[in-house]
Amino acid sequence: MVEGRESKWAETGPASAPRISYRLDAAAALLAEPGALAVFGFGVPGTGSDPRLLHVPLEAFEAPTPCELWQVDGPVRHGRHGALRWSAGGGWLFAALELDERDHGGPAGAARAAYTQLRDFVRSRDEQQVLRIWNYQGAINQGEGDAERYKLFCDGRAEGCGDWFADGYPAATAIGHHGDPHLLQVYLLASAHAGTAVENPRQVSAWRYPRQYGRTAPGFARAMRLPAQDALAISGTAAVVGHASAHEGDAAAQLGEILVNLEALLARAGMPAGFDTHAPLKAYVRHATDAPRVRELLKQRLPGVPVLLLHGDVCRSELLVELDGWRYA
Ligand code: 3EB
Repeated sequence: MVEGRESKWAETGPASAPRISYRLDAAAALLAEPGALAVFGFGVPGTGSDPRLLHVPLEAFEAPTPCELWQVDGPVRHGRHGALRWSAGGGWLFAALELDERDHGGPAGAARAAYTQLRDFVRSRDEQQVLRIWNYQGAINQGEGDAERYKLFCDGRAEGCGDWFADGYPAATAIGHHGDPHLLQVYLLASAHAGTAVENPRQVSAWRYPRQYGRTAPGFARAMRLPAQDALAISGTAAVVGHASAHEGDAAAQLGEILVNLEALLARAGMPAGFDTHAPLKAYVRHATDAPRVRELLKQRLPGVPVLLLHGDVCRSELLVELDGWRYA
């Protein structure tokens, strides 16, 4: 028999998924809302010491730029554990870590340290099931071949994880930021209950990518059905078909391919087709000059859907745009 707070979810899982929204309110006001688990600012570094507030070093193409709010049912506790900050409530856990690569011998060492620290912390918690991870790395495409910084990140991530995800990978995003090039930022959502990983029938699973993409295949699932069953967390989705990059040099065509990938993923997950006004997405755009076209196409193809456009580099240098986000049942 499970004791304590887990017992009330033992049969059904947590009551409902975190509610994710983009809001134009000030971060401090959002942190004061009931059940505020995390608040994200984009671009400009902000102030404030609340561990639930994280500044993502990606510039938004929208002005004014909204914050992202994660809300759960019930009271939220928060704290710090070394360099790591966390919050928890309603059966959900948020944890975030920012490391300076120079303190860890470079990109691989920083990824190894980040994942080791996150793993050890999460394993000390009730909420041990990691569902979704975001990784933002500086200068992600710098370096050639196996020495490209993203590939070193993949090496270090796998080392730091050890057997953490032996039972299955969480959904994830890995994007290059244009802030302090030495900054590695990693944050995650975990639960007391396991989710259900979903793969994309149009794409080779990332952990089975062939050798040409690096020594260490990236460990992530294409999406994660949350244990509450009412939401799908969608990993960074690019114009990858099979394992190959499609439509090299053409952001608009890549976006079209991404939307086909997303529909295939929704169908495989048993979610309703399409996106709606409750499903916040992010579009990461490599070249600022592509942003107006991407915005226009998204307006046509996903009318009314909240999409935050961010300036970020996809982890393969030929890929110009990537989408991630949420779908609620
Ligand atoms: C791809 O499909 C694009 O390394 O965690 C997407 C999502 C990508 C997550 C990761 C990488 C990652 O391979 C790249």
